[in-house]
Amino acid sequence: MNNKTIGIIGVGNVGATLAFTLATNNICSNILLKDIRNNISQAMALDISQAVQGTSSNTKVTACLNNEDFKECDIIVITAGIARKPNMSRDDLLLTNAKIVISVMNEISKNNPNAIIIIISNPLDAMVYTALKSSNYPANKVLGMAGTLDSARMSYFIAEKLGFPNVNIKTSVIGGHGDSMVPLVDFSTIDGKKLNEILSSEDIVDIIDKTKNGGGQIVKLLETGSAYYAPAYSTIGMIEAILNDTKECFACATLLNGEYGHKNIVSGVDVLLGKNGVEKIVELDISNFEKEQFQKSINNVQELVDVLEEKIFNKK
Ligand code: 2OP
Repeated sequence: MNNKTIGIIGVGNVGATLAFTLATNNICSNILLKDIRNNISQAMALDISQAVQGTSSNTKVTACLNNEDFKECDIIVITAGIARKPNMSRDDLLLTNAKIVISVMNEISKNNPNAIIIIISNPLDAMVYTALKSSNYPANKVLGMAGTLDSARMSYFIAEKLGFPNVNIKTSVIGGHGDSMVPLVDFSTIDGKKLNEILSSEDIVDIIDKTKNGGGQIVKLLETGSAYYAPAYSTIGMIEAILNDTKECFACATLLNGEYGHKNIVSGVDVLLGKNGVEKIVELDISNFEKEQFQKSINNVQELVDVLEEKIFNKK
């Protein structure tokens, strides 16, 4: 057992699924659950603990009803905030969720000074920016889960297009977690072959479109919320890389420091994850077309950040 503690703020579908998967797979020693609804965090702690009882896991799951008990976390996953409903974009959640993220960062900072923060709340890139701007955590310790989810969706739609054969699909999606995300066709492969060696350009365009709309498709079907199994599971790989200091490469939202020509803006890029969080940003040699797409994605996030600066951080 690694004697690590993972805190989860927001124990809705994503938070509870994440806690359940971490706990029943013995990925950490302790899980602290905190939600604005104390009854939910208590119920989920009990329910998941009773599931753990049936496994060989020793993970302890505790509901924290105050800020003092939510302490000494090695990793904190923030899912707090409202989820979008049909016909809403992730951007529509901006001001409401920014205020929630700021409040959460203020609550956790004092008792979790060494934590690595993984943001899931939307609009993702702007929420990572908000968490950074409203706390003293270093940029390498505040990251967002999105690219791993979007890459998983791209992989699914490639497999669907091929009829779900037994092949090894690798995908990469950079840029913001929204309609302007940039699925990297040239950095995606099927059994080591480039997509365009196996799929027609029409199929590739269709896969890109489905990837961009993957979240919205589930929101439309659910009507009352957004996806949670794939977001939760996409976070697990990031957590394991950090806990085990593997330096594995994941597409995550992080503050850029000159990569692709951009600074002081959050976007999804390939990063190596380890015990320090973002150990290194991996800048890919993307095509001019992909650079243009990435720029559009950066512009979209910048527009949201400008609204945050004006309406929340009052910097104008
Ligand atoms: C998604 O894409 C919730 O943003 C998340 O499903």
